[in-house]
Amino acid sequence: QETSGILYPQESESREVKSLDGIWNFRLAPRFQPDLGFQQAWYSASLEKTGRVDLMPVPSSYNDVNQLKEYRDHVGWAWYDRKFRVPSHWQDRRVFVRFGAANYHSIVYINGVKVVEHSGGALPFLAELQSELTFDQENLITVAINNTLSRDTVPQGTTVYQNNARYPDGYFTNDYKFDFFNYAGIHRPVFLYTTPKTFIDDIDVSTRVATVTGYGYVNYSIKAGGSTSKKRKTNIQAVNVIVELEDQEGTVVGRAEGSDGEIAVPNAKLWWPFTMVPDDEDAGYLYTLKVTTLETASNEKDIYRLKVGIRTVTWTEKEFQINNFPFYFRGFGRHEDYDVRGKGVDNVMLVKDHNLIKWTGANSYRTTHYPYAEEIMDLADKLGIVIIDEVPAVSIEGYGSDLLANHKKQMKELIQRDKNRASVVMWSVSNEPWDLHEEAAGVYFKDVIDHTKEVDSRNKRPVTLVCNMYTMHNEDKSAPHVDILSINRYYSWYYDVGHSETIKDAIVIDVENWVNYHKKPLLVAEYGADTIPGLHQSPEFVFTEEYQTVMMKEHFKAFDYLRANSSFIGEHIWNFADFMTTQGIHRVGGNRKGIFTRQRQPKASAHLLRHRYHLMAAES
Ligand code: GCB
Repeated sequence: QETSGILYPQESESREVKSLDGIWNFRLAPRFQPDLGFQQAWYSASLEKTGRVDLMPVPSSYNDVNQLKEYRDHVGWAWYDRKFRVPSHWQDRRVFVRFGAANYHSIVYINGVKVVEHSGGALPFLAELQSELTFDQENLITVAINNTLSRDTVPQGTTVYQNNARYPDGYFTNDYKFDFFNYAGIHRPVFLYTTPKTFIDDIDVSTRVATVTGYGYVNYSIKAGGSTSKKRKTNIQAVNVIVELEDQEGTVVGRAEGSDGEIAVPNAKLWWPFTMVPDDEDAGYLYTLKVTTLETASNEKDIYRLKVGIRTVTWTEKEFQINNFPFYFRGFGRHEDYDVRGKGVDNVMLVKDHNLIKWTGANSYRTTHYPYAEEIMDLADKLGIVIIDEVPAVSIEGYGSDLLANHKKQMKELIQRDKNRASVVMWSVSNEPWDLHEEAAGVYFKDVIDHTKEVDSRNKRPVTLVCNMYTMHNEDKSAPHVDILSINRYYSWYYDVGHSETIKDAIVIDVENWVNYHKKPLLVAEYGADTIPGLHQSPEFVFTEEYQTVMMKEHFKAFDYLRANSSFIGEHIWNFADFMTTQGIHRVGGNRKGIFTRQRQPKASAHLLRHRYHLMAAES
């Protein structure tokens, strides 16, 4: 399905929203009869009629909520269903069902009829419901989700079959190289929502700032009418569009008419990262763009309110700038990863994490290694936290044409979703892809980056790609195509393990090689060391709290030198918190490079990082 608008469901004078979150029925397809659910048409009636069902919270990953190993390790189809009713007055409306994300491949049925199919585990999808929906009886929604990864999925995985007497018949595993657990299920909220027949399908916004006059400009484009369904193409009559910009007090500060235009705001309050303003109140200032469409023939109105931050993002050979001031990234790589819930959205964890981010004095993070929930992105917009927005192209290789098509599709869906967000200042098209010295990788990434720029042509955000140690600065075929360089470095961990004394020179030489060769600003997007909280040894030894802090202090020496002498624009430590990985002999209870534990308690490193970031805040 071609993405049309994917605006977040919202109540307004013309729209209603109903959550389908809660506890659903759940059943796994048997591992060696993967298609049983389709053969027996499990979608045609309640799953309860097909056999034993379990309770499954939505949103959540299904892997860790019960005591069965086969749930945690499942590969293949998993089935969900629940019932719901809709009010009869919805008959005169358009009704949509929308999933925030489900990993990886999903098929959705309403009353046994397939309404949408979607690939990609971290981006939203929707369907307009038509005659499948009933208004006088209960409705059944069924979702089949398959977490199998292949050479062509983003991210990639491989199914390995074992033809050996020591394995059961047909034994297989689905293996992957990326370093986080491939949690699966309905990870984000599910909504039903209504719109009028003629409706606001999409809103595009870009902003600019005139520093001398103090004016801010909100440029907009409204797509009305459009339909996500081929069955009911809207016959768009004349539609009038009115756009009003309200400040946080609700005062209208600008107004325009027509589907495309610009609103000029005198004395605009800019969107600032929270570390660039003295008072938290001034951070992340968001106006509300109230869009009203009126179909003249029917007199039918639709109203949608979009949060808009007025800010600019620019960069030079040496600097990254927000609102024309230099911006130095200090923050983290993160994960959506929580005890029991896996990757399920949970408001408690969302708020806790953002409180911790502010507590450390970090100003930014990268959505490693996939797009995060919209509920998380809303917090970043509101709190003034700067985001590098990444697609799930982590550790990819091979560079085939189907992979490319899926990669570009996810890039497009990500931009479609996040294009209007003030917090998003950069797109990351990949993390540590392999073989960047090969021509094929250069051709591949040029294509992905050109596509990214074309889709984001209104906002023109810079593009980065995060590379690993394996390709030298003068051999990397992707670097000529990016705007900002990002490198992950694990000196004294994966290289020269234990030798923290080598860090400073190694980082300085490495960064200077890259920036001098490519004449572009550079961010160290990862550095770190696994650390078991409570493990101590002096002098420091790998895995102890002492080792993590010494490793950090040596990096800080290099970073401070580079900040003063080079086009060095930031440091993101790996990782914000410990997180789950697949089982392996190098991971004890997952990846332990967090400065917080998985339960969000600080290690010694969190206090050290906080000290540094707060000193930086005091300097600026
Ligand atoms: C990396 C990856 C990240 C891993 C990390 C590690 O370079 O980008 O996903 O978790 O190293 O700890 O190995």
